[in-house]
Amino acid sequence: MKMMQAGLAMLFILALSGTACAAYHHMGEFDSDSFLAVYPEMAGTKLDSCTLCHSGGQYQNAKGVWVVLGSCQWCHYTYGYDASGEIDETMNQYGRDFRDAGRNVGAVAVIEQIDSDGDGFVNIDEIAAIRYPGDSNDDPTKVPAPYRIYTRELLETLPQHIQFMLMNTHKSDDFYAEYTGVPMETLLQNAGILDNATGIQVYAADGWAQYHPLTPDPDPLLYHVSGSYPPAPYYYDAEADISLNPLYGWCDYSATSNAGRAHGDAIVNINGLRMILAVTRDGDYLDTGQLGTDNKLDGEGPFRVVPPQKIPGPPDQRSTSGVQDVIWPFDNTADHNAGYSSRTVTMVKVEPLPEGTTDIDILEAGWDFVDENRIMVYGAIDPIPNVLEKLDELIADVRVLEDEAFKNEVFKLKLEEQAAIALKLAQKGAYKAALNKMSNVIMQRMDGCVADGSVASDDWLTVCESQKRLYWQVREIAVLTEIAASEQY
Ligand SMILES: [Ca+2]
Ligand SMILES: [Ca+2]
Ligand SMILES: [Ca+2]
Repeated sequence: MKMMQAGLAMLFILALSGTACAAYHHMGEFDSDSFLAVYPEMAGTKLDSCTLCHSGGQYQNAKGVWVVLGSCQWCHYTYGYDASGEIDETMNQYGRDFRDAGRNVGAVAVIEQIDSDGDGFVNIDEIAAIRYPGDSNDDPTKVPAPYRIYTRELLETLPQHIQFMLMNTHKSDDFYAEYTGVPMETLLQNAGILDNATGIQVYAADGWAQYHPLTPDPDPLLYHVSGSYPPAPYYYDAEADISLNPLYGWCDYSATSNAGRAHGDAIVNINGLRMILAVTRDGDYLDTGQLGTDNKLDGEGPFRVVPPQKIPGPPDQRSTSGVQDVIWPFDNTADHNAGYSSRTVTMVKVEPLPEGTTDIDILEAGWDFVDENRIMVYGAIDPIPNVLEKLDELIADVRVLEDEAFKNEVFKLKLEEQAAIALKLAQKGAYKAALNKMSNVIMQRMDGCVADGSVASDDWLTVCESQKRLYWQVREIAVLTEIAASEQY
């Protein structure tokens, strides 16, 4: 926890945005290589990211509100690319233990039997279960959070929003474009966002994460999800126009949606400017993102989170340009919204994670999702679609179990029957009753092996291997059902 002046934080971000944490295996970063040398099978999992060794954090903004940031933003915030901050502030205890043990391949093995985060599970057990060894809120008993997968086709069936807007960058070309997509607010409602949700963490395929609060925040770094952004006028100048001034122009006005507009015109968007999950730009699907040989992300598709400017202003000259005696020179305090616009987004995490749940494995929604034009929304959303699906799977799994796994075949039918009743109750919206059926009936008949290592006298299943497997399967469904049950009253 660290308090920091918002103004100071702004300086860091302005100086640093665009590179570094954007791809977590950035240049000069060898620590993740040490980890992967010891655990090659963890490549692409959620442990193969900044969050393994670095924690998120929070700071108090100018209005006294605590703002929570994910590990990448927090690293920018407290440490910075100029290394002026305290690196210790950005590390979790696993990261510190790794550093103290020598910060090399050997160190990874040396700290295996330590419980770095003090949650009762040693590091090696957490890593084997793909749980964070440096985060005490994550441990092997946690189940993956509720999730929904959207294909591009499905997104296109939701209410669409079209907006013409400025994308203002620090040091790249600025541009005006017309983005079309689904307002983030609409997408979250479709996923059944829970009442206690506070914000979203957006993940790109290269591991970059960006936090957005649900409601407007006075902090200039935070672009909100809900509601609209202020309307903006159109800023045009021949000096800025790259096509007319290829030497030191900085704004690309070439998109057809610029046609017929003049400097000073009001930009009119039906339903205003919003944070959208963009699917098209000027009528074409977004260029699919891919990692270049320098490990930098090229392209922005299939989906980009596009926040408009909070404080409308003109496109300003690149920070890196030597020609600043221009109509709109680089302005440190300008709203550079493009830097907060996540490209090639594959996951939207709705915070906070519900009780008993943990992060989805990044491996499940990584580059495959980019290739298949899919995105996953997970976290504080309605768990019931997952509950119904998993109960169906459970019933199917019980059906294919050999009779020998049960005390006698009657109990196989009984288990199938009880699971079917739980499914019916959940379908009817009787979540508490469904939960009761799972916890107090079904799990009681398959808990001996997990509790004591051997089959109990009242267990229906008599083979430990299948008993344990079904127990954890039912327990996962129970944890998810509990989320819906606790929302009901
Ligand atoms: Ca631990
Ligand atoms: Ca942990
Ligand atoms: Ca600019």
